[in-house]
Amino acid sequence: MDKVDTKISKFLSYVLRHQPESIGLMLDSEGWADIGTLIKCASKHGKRLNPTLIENIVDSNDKKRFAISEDQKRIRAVQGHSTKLVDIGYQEKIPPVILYHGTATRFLDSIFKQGLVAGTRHYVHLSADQSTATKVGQRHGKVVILKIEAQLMYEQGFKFHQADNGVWLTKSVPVEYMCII
Ligand code: HQG
Repeated sequence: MDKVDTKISKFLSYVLRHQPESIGLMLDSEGWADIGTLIKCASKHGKRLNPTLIENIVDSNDKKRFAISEDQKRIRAVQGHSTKLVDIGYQEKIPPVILYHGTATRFLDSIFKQGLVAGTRHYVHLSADQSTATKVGQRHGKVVILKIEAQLMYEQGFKFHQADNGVWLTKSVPVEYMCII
């Protein structure tokens, strides 16, 4: 993605995951926004979008953050939401034996007291591989990778989901299921 696309991708993440009301946009409970309405709302707030530009961003997005509906009329973020308007009905899925969570060393004291919590987002985000977890953690500072006993959690009743872009989601991870790599 070039710089302009990254800027638009960040704008779309913001309105489709966190603050649709900031541009007067409505999302349904599955997170979908009408693309025509999104373009109108964005333009009132100084952002020029058009259907082709949006399609290109969705296709070229490095993390496949967005999806367009089959009828091509709607767009949504596939994960990462904090807005209370949205409650995506993710299917349950059996996780791999181990998942990873990349975070920053400064959060460790709190994480080992409380476990991993979703915070403002709807879910704790977990990665299938260490290199993805490293990238996620680096966003926050000096990275540290936690190994999560996902299968054990699943066997003990925790629910897991996988977003369309491969990110694993669960509501929380208690301390006993994690260790530092
Ligand atoms: C930490 C990006 C203190 C947690 C990524 C993380 C991901 C705690 C931070 C997606 C804690 C939350 C999500 C506790 C968790 N005490 N800190 N008890 N429990 N934390 O950004 O997982 O580029 O909300 O470790 O690729 O970093 O936006 O979550 O460091 O998929 O598409 O609190 O966002 O995707 O930070 O990232 P975030 P995340 P996008």
